[in-house]
Amino acid sequence: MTTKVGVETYKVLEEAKRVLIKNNQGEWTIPAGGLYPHQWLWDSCFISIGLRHISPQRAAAELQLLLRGQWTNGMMPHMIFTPEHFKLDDSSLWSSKNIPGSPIGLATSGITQPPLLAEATQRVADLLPLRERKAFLLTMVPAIIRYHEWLYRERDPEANGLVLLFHPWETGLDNSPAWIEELRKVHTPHWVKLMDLLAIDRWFKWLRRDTLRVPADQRMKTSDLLRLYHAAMDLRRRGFDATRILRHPRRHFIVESVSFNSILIRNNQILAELAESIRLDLPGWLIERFKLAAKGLDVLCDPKTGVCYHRNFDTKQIEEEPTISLFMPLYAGTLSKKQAEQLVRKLKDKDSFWLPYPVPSAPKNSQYFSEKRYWQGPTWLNTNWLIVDGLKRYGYTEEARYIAEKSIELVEKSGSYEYFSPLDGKGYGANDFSWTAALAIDFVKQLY
Ligand code: 9WN
Repeated sequence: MTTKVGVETYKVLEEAKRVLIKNNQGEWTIPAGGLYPHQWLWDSCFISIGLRHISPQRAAAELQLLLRGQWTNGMMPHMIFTPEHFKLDDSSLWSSKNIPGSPIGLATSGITQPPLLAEATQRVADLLPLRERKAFLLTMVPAIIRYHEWLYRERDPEANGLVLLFHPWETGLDNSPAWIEELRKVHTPHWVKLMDLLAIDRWFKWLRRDTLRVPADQRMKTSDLLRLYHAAMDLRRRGFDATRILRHPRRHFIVESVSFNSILIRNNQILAELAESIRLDLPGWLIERFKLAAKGLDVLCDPKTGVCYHRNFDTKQIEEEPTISLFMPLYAGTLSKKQAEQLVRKLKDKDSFWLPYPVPSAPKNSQYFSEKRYWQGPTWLNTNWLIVDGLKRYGYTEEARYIAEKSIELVEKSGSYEYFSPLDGKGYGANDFSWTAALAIDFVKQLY
């Protein structure tokens, strides 16, 4: 079968299955061999969304295994470490075993990632036979409720429905231009300043294991990576405890992110549906917070254009740095029809986002734009998936179909890379990347 853009979809399905089999660890999947040998939270959610078309049972296991990492306070960590792959930068950075409430006998990170568990759970449950579905939901839903409770209890200190993030890794969009700016403001210790001043960034290449596998121009600068470690160490020193971190907001990266909150809002809605389907009551205060969340997001948006930017928690300053996050409110479903229309117009602007292989993680006319550098320009299949889902729900079927077809074309043309040039579709980052493969399968299934 071929798509409108001429892609032979059966070849893509075969390629995607090969990648998922290669990265399979029994009941869960690594994002990619070598570079990413652990289990990541939102990766496993995206992976299960594609994997359910091959085996709904295996997709269910992928999500259930994430729950082994949940902390007693409800936090879902962004990484669960595989013991045999412990590296200096992984295990000692978090030292989770020293933090009360972390899971016993398992090392995890101390921060979270975009909350897509409800979405993934619903999609997988829909394909399970009735009896298995019920058992699956009975294990997943109470845990997801505890997770959303943690998000609103610990990360919404002003009780306005907007949750805070403490680290760029929590956004999933690590070096997105918006986060790099924020990070540089608060996490530039003297030694990093000196490194930048003397431009000796590349002398410290030995500190990195990513650039052993992927060329340096496809990853972030060493000084920015050191800032990420610096931020993580600061959080660890405060036991990842929100109360202690919020005591000195000026000293930390603390942002109200449009993309994370948009994902949370949509997942709140799905969680409420899931809970109802198994006759589980959500706590009243949580339902109230869900209602506030949509309004909370409005605070970050221009009511006329529907354009939303993140806010710095300390200064309360909205930072107008355009990135892929601009389109996440489409996924949240909080925009009016008029606002959505304006945003779709922005999406289709040929000088910024509507490039030959949309949608780039940063617009072409941004000073940060680089077609190869991680979240500063390349097109990623996971953000495309979220945008396609939002566009469909707003009735933009043609645009949604176009982005889905171009995403499938990327995999046919270049393979299952982590990210792709939005200009010529060349693949960059890790090869044989699991969520790219999984979401290519889901896009094919959505279209044919
Ligand atoms: C840090 C695993 C993860 C993704 C993130 C992506 C990248 C990690 C890294 O890889 O982040 O969490 O080592 O750079 O930015 O979205 O979940 O694929």
